[in-house]
Amino acid sequence: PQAVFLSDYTPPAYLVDRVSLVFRLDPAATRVLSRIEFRPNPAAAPGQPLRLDGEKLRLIRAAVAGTALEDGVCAHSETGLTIPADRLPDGPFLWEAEVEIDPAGNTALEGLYMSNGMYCTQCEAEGFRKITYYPDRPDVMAPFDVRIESDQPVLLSNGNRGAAGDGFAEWSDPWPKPAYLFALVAGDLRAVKDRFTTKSGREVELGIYVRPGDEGKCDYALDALKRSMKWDEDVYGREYDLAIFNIVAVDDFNMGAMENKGLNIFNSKYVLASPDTATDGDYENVEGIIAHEYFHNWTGNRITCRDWFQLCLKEGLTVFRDQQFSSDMRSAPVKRIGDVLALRARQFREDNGPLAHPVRPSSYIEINNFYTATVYEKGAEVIGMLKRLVGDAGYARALDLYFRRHDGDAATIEDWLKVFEDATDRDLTQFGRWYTQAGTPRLHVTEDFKDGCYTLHIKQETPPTPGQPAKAPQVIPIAVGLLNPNGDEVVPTTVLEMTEAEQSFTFENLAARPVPSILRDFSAPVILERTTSTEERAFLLAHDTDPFNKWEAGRALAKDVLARMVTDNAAPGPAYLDALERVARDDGLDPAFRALALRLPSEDDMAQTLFDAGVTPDPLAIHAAREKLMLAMAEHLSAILPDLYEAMNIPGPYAPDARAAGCRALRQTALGLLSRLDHGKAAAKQYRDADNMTEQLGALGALLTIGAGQEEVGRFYRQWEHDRLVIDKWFALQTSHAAPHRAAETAQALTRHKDFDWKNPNRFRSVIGALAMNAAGFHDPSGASYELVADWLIRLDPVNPQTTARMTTMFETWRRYDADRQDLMRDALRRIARTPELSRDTTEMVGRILG
Ligand code: BAL
Ligand code: ZN
Repeated sequence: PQAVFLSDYTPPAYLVDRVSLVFRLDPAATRVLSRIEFRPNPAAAPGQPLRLDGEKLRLIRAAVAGTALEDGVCAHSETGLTIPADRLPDGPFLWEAEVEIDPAGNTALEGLYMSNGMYCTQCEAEGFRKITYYPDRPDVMAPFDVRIESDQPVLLSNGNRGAAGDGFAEWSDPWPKPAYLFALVAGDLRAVKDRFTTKSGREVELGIYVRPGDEGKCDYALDALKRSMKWDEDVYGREYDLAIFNIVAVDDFNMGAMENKGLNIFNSKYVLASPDTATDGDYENVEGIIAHEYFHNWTGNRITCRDWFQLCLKEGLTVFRDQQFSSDMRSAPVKRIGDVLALRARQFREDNGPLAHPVRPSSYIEINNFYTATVYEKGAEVIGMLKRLVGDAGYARALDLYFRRHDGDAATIEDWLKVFEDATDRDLTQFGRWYTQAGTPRLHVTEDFKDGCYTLHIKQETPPTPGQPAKAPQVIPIAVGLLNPNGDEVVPTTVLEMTEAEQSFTFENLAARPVPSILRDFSAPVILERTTSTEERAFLLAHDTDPFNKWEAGRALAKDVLARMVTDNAAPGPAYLDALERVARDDGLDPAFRALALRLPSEDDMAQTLFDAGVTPDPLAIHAAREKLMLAMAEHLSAILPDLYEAMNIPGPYAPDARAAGCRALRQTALGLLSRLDHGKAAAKQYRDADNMTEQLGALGALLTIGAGQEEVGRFYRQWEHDRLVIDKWFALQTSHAAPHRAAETAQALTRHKDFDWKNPNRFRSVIGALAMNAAGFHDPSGASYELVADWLIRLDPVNPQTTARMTTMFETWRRYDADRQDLMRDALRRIARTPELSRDTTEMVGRILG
């Protein structure tokens, strides 16, 4: 397959003034009639042919300026057609075409496809070309008129409603948009409606469309939508711009959700929520993703990307905005810790391995492979650093200028940085390296103290990544505070701006050698390397005023303890257990924070930590050490666990707010530990009494962890057999909680279950993907899990290349492990690579992972 390069960008030869589409829907033979008004692009070289993307289309007829194109005029290929310049008028012209497509046969879930008898679309990044011939690139923007002809009861598209009648509906979207934001939905759906009045007094009709029976699970999503609309007005001054905003829940969906203009389409797991079927985590995801897709209306839709290399322009910014929103709706420190945990688990892992790439990549083979943690989450961190460097007021000025200057544009990262330069008078040339250099910078910190002066010596180093052997220094904002030995803060948070490879920063007039709290609030996506004693970590856990670093100190202690348990078979010492007890007993701390502080690092996190320290990680040894430490924690805290468990039981009906969810999280932590002492008695009781999914699933997880719960597994299935999202949890829990030596066998047995509908991405991930959550099981020395995953990826690839390619990342850390495991993983990857007619998506990913 051919790579596409950022450096090859050229402007489109033709622009589009208007698009009219007619859809005559039929499961296997949908007709799409298009009328597209083209005009030559004054910014492009004149006299060029017209290049139209198109894949898997049956062309019925086409005409230019009213003249039919007879066979042989266009150059056809599998990816589109080209109309020679001599067949095009000099000025504007009309393109007309009729094509036939097969939504029912479209299992890749890209373009127009069917899910449970309903028609729906997914066009980002390059799905529109599977609907009709079009210049399918984000820098071609146009208003769309759409007519849908079908006997389905609900017919939806982007924009505002037009005429509608028996068997048809028309929609018109006045805002010029790229084709990737096109959407169409048709089906037997039920709507839950509401209204929102914008700050300038315009009325917006809100609708969430779901399958019959799901109407009762939309309240939270609707509420989150209204809060998002208000928040974007209050915080960014952004108002909604159409008379309607619709959301549709779809069961078969590759991504989480999609921000199509005025018609967001969601994976149903991120819309539907009720106390008995959704966990606190689900509620939080619904809130965050509803906000994310809504915020795209300005950051992505009104201002879009010039080309797909600029994906982080809309995704990094929109993730940053949804993180801000969730911080405002919930607890900011808890949100920050959660975001950093996710960043380290996904993005640091990516940045450390063969798939490392810059936030703005410079080439790709399949763009779908670049919807990554680096583009999204590191992209958001880069914006967070920019905000920290220019300050809140500078950030607000820059964003106002961005919206003013680029509304209606397809913009670039250069445009984005320029508004910050213009609004804040800063030179951001060096800062721009965050977009072009891959890899996680490491900060080596040493210090000295003399005559009241405390100096931090910091060296930055970014390891080589594929295609980038050497790195230049980056601008790193390092938030630092200093504490007195008695625990008082003597220097409040100060942002050090590091620009050199090595730099020193001095604090003067200190009475005693301070204890530093470095990288507060995780002010940059870097790895901090500094030799720190157990006492100092315990001190920061007790006294740091920065909640992130307070948590980080406990985290570092846990990692030290676990690492010594793995490498030296050491017993967990009292320093860590006593520090944990103080946190567990501290009623002044937010329960959600306490739950996070009592949570041990994941097995995958420990594997990377050991690898970084020069130790080849043994997943089974890590698992065993983690289990042993949990037991030691349970025994150490045994006197307080029953009370803590009871104290966190909030009376009254379930409410999904952050405070209540935090109490449940701490209660769950206590239950997990208690179960190791009472053989699951409390968990079995909680399972019986639970009136919400958080507690029911939590109890089942606690039972499975200690090797019990088989009866509950059966009961759970019988209770929830009818609910596909809950049954996804049932599949995932069994795979992720299986004993390591039984993980592959458990997953394999589940793939034979009558409800294992492997063509549904959620269900596939709930069994095959969940093996990744069971690190010791995935890396069982027999290689059985590697084999199973490879078998299933080979089977899924011809059906759904996008989901297959995404899931190859389960193997991205293969070089961390011992020679035997490396051989087994390499064999599995090579077997996938050798599969005849492997998709371009999976070919690219496996090739990069093998290196
Ligand atoms: N644009 C793809 C889905 C999302 O990031 O919102
Ligand atoms: Zn997004």
